[in-house]
Amino acid sequence: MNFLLKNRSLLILVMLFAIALGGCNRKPAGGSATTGETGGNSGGKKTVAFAQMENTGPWRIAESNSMKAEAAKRAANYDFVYTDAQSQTAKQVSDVEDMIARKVSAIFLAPREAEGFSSAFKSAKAANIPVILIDREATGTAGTDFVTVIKSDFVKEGQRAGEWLATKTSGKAGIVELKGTTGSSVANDRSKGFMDAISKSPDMKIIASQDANFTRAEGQKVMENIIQAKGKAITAVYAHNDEMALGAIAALKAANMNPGRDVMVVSIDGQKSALQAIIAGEMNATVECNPRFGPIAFDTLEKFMKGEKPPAQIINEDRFFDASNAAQFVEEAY
Ligand code: GYE
Repeated sequence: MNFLLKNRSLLILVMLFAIALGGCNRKPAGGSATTGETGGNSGGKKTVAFAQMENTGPWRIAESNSMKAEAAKRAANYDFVYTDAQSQTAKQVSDVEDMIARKVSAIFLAPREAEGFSSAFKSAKAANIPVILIDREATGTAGTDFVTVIKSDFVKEGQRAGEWLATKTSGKAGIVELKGTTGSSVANDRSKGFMDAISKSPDMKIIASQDANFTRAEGQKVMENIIQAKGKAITAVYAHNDEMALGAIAALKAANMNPGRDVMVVSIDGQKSALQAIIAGEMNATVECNPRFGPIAFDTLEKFMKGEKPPAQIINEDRFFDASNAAQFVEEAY
C-alpha cells in the first residue's frame, strides 16, 4: 500500500513536470504573428502584391520594372510580391486568389481581360484587401469591387491615331487594323476611338481587321496573310500597339511594300524601337501610352490607406510622337 502510494505521487510529480516543460514551448494565448504567418504585416511592413498578366514586350517589361523599382524605393514600408500570369487569364485569377489567401495588405492588378475577376473581387472585399487596377479595366464598379483604375484614355488614343491618319492621307486609305488581345478593355476602346475618327472620312476604309494579341510575332504573321489576300489595296496600317506595328513593318518590308512611305504605319505605346523606326522613316507615328505606373500606383494606395477616396478613374496624360519629335524623345523611351 505504502509502496503504491509512493509510486503514485512520483508519477504525478513526473506528469506535472512534463506539463510544465510543454508549457514553456507553447506560444502565448492569441499567438504572436511571426514572419510568414500573415502576409499582410510582417515586422510592421505591409505586403503589397502585383498580379501582372504577362511579361513580354518592352511596354509590359517597363511596367513590371516600374512597379518593382517603386516597391524597392519604399522597401522600408513594404514587402513586394510579384506574379506573372504568362498570358493566361485563368492563371491571373488564381494568382489573385492566392494573394487573398495569404492575406496581403493590398493588390495591384493589371487584368489581361475585362471578365473573370468578379468572384476574386468579392473575396478580396470580404477579406478587406483593397484592389487597385492598373493599365486595363475589369468589369465591376470602382469603390465597390476595386478602389480605382489607373490607365490611359484608350478611346482617345484610337481617336488621335485615326485623326492623324485622316490628315496625312487626306481622308483616303485602305487600312489594315491589327487588334490587341480579344476580351481586353484596351482592344475594344482602341478600335472604337479609331472608328469614330475615320468615320468622318468616307474614303477611309478598314479592309482587314484581325487580333494579333499585342505581340510582334503575331503581328508579322497576321500581316503576311493579309498582304497575300489584299496586296496593293493596303495603304495604311493601324496597330493597337508598337510591337504589332513592328511585326507588320517586317512583313511589309519582306513584300517590298515600303512601310512609312507607300504604306503609312501608325500605332500606340511609344517604345524606343518604335521611335527608332520613325526616325528611320519606316513608321510614321505612335500615340504615347505610359507604362511607368509605379509612382502613381503606390501614391494612390497610400492616399487610400490614409482615408482618401480616389476618383473612379485616374487617367494618365499621354504625348504623341511622329517624325517631328521622335529624335527628341527616343533617349528617354523604354
Ligand atoms: O499598349 C500593350 C500591352 O494594356 C495598355 O498592353 C496596355 C497595353 C499596351 O501589351 O503594348
